[in-house]
Parts: sequence; C-alpha cells; structure tokens
Amino acid sequence: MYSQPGKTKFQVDLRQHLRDQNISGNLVHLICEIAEASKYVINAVRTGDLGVAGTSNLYGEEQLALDVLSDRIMRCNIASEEMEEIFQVTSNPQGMFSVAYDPLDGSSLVDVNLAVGTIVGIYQGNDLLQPGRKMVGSMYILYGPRVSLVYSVGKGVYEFTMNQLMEYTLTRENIQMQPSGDIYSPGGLRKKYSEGNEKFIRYLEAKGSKLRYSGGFVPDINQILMKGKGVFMYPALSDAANGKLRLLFELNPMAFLIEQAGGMATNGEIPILDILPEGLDQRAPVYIGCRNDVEKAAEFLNGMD
Ligand code: FDP
Repeated sequence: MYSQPGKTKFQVDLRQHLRDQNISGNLVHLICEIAEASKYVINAVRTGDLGVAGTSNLYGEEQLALDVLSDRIMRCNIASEEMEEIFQVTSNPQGMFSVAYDPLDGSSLVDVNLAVGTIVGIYQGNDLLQPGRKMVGSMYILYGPRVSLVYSVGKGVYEFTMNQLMEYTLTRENIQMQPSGDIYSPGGLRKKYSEGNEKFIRYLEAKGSKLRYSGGFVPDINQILMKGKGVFMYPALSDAANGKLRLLFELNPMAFLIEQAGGMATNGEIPILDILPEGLDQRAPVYIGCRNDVEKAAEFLNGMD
C-alpha cells in the first residue's frame, strides 16, 4: 500500500492509512474529525489570547481561555472533562462511539510557551465507565515545535506529523518501547512521596536515569514513547491518595498507546487499563513506560525491594 508510484511511505496521509487498517468507516471518520479539530486548536494555541476566561470546570479548576476555546472546537459530539454531559458520536446507530478527551492538557504551559496536547480515548457504545482495555482506540496530539498525532486502534502505534499544508502524514510505524530505559519523569512534590516511591527514585538515579520532566503529560509521554525508553510516574501523594492524573481523560488513552508499544502502565497494583472507573473524574496513581522499570516501581511500592 505504501509503494504507489510517486509516493514514499512518508507521504501516506492519515485518512488513507486508516482506511488500510481494516477498521469501521465510522471509526476512520471519527479519528479524522478529531485530527481536523486539532488544526483549529493549534491555530488557537499559536495565535490565541492568553487571558483567563473566568469560568471553572467540574473540578473547580480555573480554565484558561484557550481551554475553553479548544473544548468548543473539540466538543462537537465528544465527552470532555470540561463539560458535565457525556456527548456521543452518533453517526449511525450501528456505529456509535463515546469519546473521553482532554482538549488542552497542560494548558497553563501555554503561558510559558511550552508544549501542550490533546488526549483522546474512544469507546464503542455509549458507556464511558468501562475499563480502559475496552477502548477501540486512543490518540494524542502534541502541539510542539511540530504538531504530531500519535494513535492506536489496537494494531500498533503510529505517528503522523502535520506538514505545511496542515495535513497529517505518516512519520513512524509500529513504534516499540525497549524493556528498560534511562529517562524518568516524576510528577508531584517529592517530599509528599511514600517511602516506596522515594526508593524507586533513588533506584532510577543510581542506575543512571536522567530527569526529563516538562510538566506536560503529552510531551513527557511523547518523549518516552518516541525514544522508546523511560518511565513517567505521578504517584499517590501524602495529601492525594490517587495522585493527580485522571483515569478517563489522561491515563487510559496513554496506557493504551504504551501497552500497544510493548510498554506497561500500572497504578502500582493493577494495570491502568483494568481499573473499573466509578466516576468520570476518577484519578489514579500512575507508573507508565518501559516494562522493567514499571515492574520495578511496583516492587518498591509493595516493599519487595
Ligand atoms: P496541568 O496541571 O498543567 O494541566 O493533568 C494536568 C497536568 O498538567 C499534566 O499535563 C502534567 O503531567 C501534570 O498535570 C503536572 O502536574 P505537577 O505540576 O503537579 O507535576
């Protein structure tokens, strides 16, 4: 399919690639719609006003104007952490999807001109309160010096990069993680870490891992995934038993991608993708990245090391 005359594999566009994946036309359509929305989001990020909108989301967080704007752009048909209702895509009764998305994760970083992203999890049917393993696909879009879209529908992980015509073209296929790595991204205040977490950090430092933390979940995960090595953690803190990151809108989509790439994601006890969510706003501690590093984290947490 990539050998058509005049086309190198780097010129394969997202729609064409998706059509070759043997997935439903509705899912192709949905992913392409989200990709389309991201073009308006990056335009807003690049040119937008940085003022505060003065509204707050379900969790009492103040939204920046860009969050609101990005949410409006993505909202059509989709459920979001910025909104109370669950929206579903109902393109036809046989092909109904529910979508959980974070339109502009790490939006406070826009103020200091660091990378941000959109995170998306896609479920068949109208129920979002299912373990992440039930997702039919997930993706993120990273708004950095370049815009990239990384997705999986359970058939490997692919990266597309936006070209000068604002089209997404294939840049990496079947992305795979190494068994262990030498990068670590630790979220949260270290003085609030448990002893197990503290030991895990000391273990990573002793084995020569470098600290790489931007404070944006999408760029931090993207670095680990594209380099194929490293571990990101946002553990339970002494004053936040479930850490900070949200299961539906942040952790599940990333766990789906990382598992597809041969990595692992756990809350320290069970895989992130096996957690049964009780509410849309549920949070969980997370250790995600190279398999051996994530396993090691669980060992330290459970006092086995
Ligand atoms: P932000 O608060 O800037 O929106 O969940 C949001 C998030 O950023 C993630 O993108 C990021 O990984 C994490 O929070 C950073 O939290 P800390 O500042 O506590 O490390």
